[in-house]
Amino acid sequence: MKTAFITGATSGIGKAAASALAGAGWQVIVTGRRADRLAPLVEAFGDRIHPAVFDIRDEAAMAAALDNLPERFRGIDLLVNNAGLALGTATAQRADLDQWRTMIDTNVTALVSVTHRLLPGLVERRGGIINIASVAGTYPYTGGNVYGGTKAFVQQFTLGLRSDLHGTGVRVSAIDPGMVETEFTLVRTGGDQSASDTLYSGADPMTAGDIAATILWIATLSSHLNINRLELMPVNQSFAGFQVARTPTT
Ligand code: NDP
Ligand code: 8X3
Repeated sequence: MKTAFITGATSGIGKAAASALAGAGWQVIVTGRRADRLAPLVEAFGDRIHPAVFDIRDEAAMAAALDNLPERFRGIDLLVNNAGLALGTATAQRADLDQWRTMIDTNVTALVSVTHRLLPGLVERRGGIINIASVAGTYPYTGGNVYGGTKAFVQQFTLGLRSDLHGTGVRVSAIDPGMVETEFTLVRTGGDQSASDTLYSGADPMTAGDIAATILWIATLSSHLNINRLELMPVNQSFAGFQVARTPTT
């Protein structure tokens, strides 16, 4: 039985990915800060799920969780680096520096730490890594500043890992989703449910299940095939143009 380690499985994409993988017969280590949110996965899939509750920015807590894995969960075949967040939509000149730091600590520093820690085992087992980046790492938008920067890091780190892992058999992929209806916007807006509802209303956004199905598909492709990077959007989302600020002529 294959084992996956999914960061940020208390909601959204990570939770759906845990269900998809466990439903396909995988054992899954599910992580996040909210223990109560991991319990339904244990109820649904029993001993195929191992919950590990920690703040991914706390390196000691992350290391302890890994050191204390039950024996049968120790051989990890797939790392899904999913935990992440955007905070705020303010322009850079108005943004909150603490929010910037939290995004960098979570989306970049913690992702790198988990990956570094699991890499030796993944190489030993010829496993795989799926990094959840974002279209925000490719296409800039106003207020996306540091969030977009963290996701550009994830995209490029993925490609760098591909190079470094050349010849090891380890597969590494980045998924770049556009708009997915999860708790993402609720978190970004500091809990503004109506802002979140308004954003998704009528847009027919992607679902966490759409991305989970993509994760499962990538994870179960023939072992000679690597998806380097995959960008997905809802049909109703596309690109906006450049903006031009004009100097008054009078
Ligand atoms: P959710 O807010 O629904 O889920 C985010 C997950 O990340 C939660 O399980 C949360 O767990 C976890 N997480 C956040 N901070 C920490 C932390 N410090 N320690 C541990 N876990 C943490 O959002 P999504 O499912 O949408 O987001 C998942 C990933 O997808 C993110 O990386 C996001 O950037 C990316 N993404 C999302 C898109 C979208 O439109 N929704 C589009 C493109 C990419 P908990 O709070 O319990 O700790
Ligand atoms: C989330 C997608 O477009 O809201 O990564 O930044 S977007």
